[in-house]
Amino acid sequence: MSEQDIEVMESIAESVAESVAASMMAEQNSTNDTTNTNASQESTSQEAQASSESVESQSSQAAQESMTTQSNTGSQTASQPSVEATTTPIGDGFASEHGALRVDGAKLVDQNGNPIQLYGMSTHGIAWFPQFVSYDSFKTLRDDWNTNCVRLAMYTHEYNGYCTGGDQEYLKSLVRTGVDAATELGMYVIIDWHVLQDQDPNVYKEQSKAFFKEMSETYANNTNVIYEICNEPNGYATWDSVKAYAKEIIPVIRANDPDAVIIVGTPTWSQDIDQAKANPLDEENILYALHFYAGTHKDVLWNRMDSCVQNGLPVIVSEFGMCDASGNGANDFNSAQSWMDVIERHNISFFCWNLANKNESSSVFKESCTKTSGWTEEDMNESGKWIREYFRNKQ
Ligand code: IDC
Repeated sequence: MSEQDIEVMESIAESVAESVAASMMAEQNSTNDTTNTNASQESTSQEAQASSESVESQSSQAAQESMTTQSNTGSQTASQPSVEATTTPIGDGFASEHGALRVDGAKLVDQNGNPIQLYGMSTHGIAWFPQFVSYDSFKTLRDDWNTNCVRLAMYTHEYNGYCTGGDQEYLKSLVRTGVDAATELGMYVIIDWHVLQDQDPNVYKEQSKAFFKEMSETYANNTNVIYEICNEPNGYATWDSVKAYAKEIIPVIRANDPDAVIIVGTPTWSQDIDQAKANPLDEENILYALHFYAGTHKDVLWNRMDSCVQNGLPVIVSEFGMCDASGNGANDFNSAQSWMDVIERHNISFFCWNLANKNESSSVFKESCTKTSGWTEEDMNESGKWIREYFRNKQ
């Protein structure tokens, strides 16, 4: 097939998606409710089913969102060739003021060498909740929630994951929509290769290489893009195997974007930063991920973070929740505050899971909330109210 044929097919696919989106707008509320009710049931097969239903119904919402983004901001369409995205200028704001970041000892610093702290929301899986990947959503996060960075979580395995039959072109277009929106808003943005059920990032190493090659080509000139190459190695994945994986992926990114900041996950769901401290990568501009869920993880883990950072390890909390590690259950805001005390003491960057309206306590919006921007307290779960207040009170 010639390139022209591919373009024609893409434009047909787009217009079909747009007309489906238009006809589905009226049904959006009820569809959303049904999807989330199904999805909140915990058995794997039910989740798989819910996820495929939701991807079908929500990809059309995403088409609609991306139309909104274009009309608001004049940004490129998601399916335009990646090379044009490199010309996206960074909008006025935090990311244009602070420019290219780098890692200096245990600190993340800006283009002038001043310490910088990034903070904001992580999306849920973008395949599952694509409606929150938009200019308007991120604008509310910037202006009303006082955040300066967004994390785009793309599952590799579950929920029509990128490596398990998910529509890769669609998922990449969502990533581009998210990066372009953040860029126009002058925000930093993390592209997260969300390893979870796949446990060891080496399982989909080749796909990861191809993905990060393309993303780093596309965003080589964007000083606001950060790459997170494996969310949470777990199970049998050892630090040695994660390190071996990182040694193959980092050069792929560096070939296009030599100074990019890269986040590397650590074993046991990104808790074993002490293993990284004992045997770090021989690379510049690396942040090691520590994740916590305040209902489950307490002093043992925050003391580990404290001591690793004091001893010079550059750490980022690229994901945390106030509830337990299942993403559900009661919030423990006292524990969350204790975590924040350590985070703030070391100026560590942090990202709250998750920007969605799933029926679970870590989702910041109520299941009944169908807004994708301009949220008020009535739209929020307890987690949403707490974290928005926390962000707002930051200087
Ligand atoms: C959870 C989601 C939940 C989903 C589940 C899939 O909140 O809706 O059913 O993933 O397994 C993590 C992961 C993150 C998890 C989260 C809560 O990075 O993907 O999200 N969590 O379990 N690590 C620790 C907790």
